Amino acid sequence: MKTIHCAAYALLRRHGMTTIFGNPGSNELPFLKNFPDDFQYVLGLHEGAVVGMADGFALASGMPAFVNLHAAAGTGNGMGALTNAWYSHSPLVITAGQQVRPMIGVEAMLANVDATQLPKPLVKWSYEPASADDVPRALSQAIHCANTAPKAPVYLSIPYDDWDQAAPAGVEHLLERQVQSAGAPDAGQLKALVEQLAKARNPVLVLGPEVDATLSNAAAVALADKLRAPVWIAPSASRCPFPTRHACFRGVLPAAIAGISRVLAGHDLILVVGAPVFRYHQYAPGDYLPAGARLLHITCDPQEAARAPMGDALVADIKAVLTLAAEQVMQQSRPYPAPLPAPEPVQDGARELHPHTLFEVVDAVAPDDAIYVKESTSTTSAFWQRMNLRHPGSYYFPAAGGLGFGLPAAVGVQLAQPQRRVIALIGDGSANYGITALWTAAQYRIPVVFVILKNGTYGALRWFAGVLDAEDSPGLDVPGLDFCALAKGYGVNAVHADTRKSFEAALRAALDASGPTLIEVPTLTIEPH
Ligand code: TZD
Ligand code: CA
Repeated sequence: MKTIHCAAYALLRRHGMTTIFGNPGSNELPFLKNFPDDFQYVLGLHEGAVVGMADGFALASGMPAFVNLHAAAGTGNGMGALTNAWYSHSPLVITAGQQVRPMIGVEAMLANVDATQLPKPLVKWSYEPASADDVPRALSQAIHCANTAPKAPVYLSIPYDDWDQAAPAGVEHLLERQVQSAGAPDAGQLKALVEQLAKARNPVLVLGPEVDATLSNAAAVALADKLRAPVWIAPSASRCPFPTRHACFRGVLPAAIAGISRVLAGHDLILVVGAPVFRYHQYAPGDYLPAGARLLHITCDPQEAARAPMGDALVADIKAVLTLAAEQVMQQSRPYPAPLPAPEPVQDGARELHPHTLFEVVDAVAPDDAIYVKESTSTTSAFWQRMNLRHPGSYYFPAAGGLGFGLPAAVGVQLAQPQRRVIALIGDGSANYGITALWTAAQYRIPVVFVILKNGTYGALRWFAGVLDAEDSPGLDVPGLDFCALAKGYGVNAVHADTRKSFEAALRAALDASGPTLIEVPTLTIEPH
């Protein structure tokens, strides 16, 4: 380890971070030169796509992902995608090249002025090492910081004249460091929780994305089976923490204060695990809790615990709490919740599929363990009704609703999970924010199946326009887009399918292919709820 360049790559290698998502500029070239053979550079053509791919990769691998952006302009382009990474607790180690140290002060071209300020408030830590000697330690801090609960993106700005400097003495200690968390509840806390669950007359579980992120899905099922309690997914779901065909599964809670209290009315104990309390969206004021209900919140995020407007919180390791509670709580004898009603039959258009039909075909044709990356905002409830998701890590949706996640994240998820098939279900509005990820999928032969639901409009905004009495707003339609032509332009095979039969055939062919395919499907506009 003669140079800081060598030390940085050794450190990344030691943490298994040998995939680098990036888009380079001159400030970054001294870092990228002598690129080691055991590393892979995944080029994205726009930084929104770069951060989206890295986000998908981090979420689906459970590991920190390394990102290299070009100074201020590159960082700025990545910021929209960072909103999602922040709310999904995604451990992204984002680096950006800085001008050489002697030219930052004069604000030479590409000097990232006030670099550490730029990515805030969407990073947990932002830093520019005060000397070249501090670069390896700062990189080590960035990795540990991003990857320690609550996980989150971090940002490092690194002057490009640092890379060729000699590595400082003692740098080898960094390669041996481990940082662990130990957040199991103590005996008293666990006893209190188990007692409350046991004595509740009508408890309900509300599970969030961190249950899936910590692979606690089976523990959640064990607890639900013991309690025979209904299970809701926390509002604004970005992952699927619970099997959608389990007898306890109810669906996703509405994202409104009054709506949640209405749906949970009658429960005396609401146990929320691995989600904020709550991630509301549309404003429907009312009581935060149904009458007579108590709320207990288990989270790994102290900020989430602190900002909740109601209930008691325990900041703890989610897997430990769920596993211990499932072990210790008494088996209840009450019946399982009543079966959910079958979804209503739907009618397709002559040359347009109803989204329910589309999801039904996908559910029937795709492998059991397919992974869905979804960004079609008007079809949320249709998706949850129709899809049988049974494995951990089967569903990703932008955690802050920032569009431009779906298409790139699908590429990152597929890179992280090569043995599973990734199907991206993307709206014709959403697709445009991250469209350049098609190029990465084509060039690296990443076999994602991109299904574009083309209804010609920002469907969810049409619904919102009704809610907000703003139906005459301009800018809500997106006619005239040809996604087959766009896909071909980026090097991805594409096919248009406008009947159930042709869609099914196209999907089967896409799943058999070794490279990516885009299927453009005209769809009817439906309401998200
Ligand atoms: N810009 C960004 C970056 N994120 C956003 N969430 C929006 C704009 C606003 N927005 C929504 O919240 S939903 C939506 C927009 C533009 C419509 C998405 O249209 P779609 O899906 O075609 O992808 P549906 O199924 O037609 O709603
Ligand atoms: Ca649309």
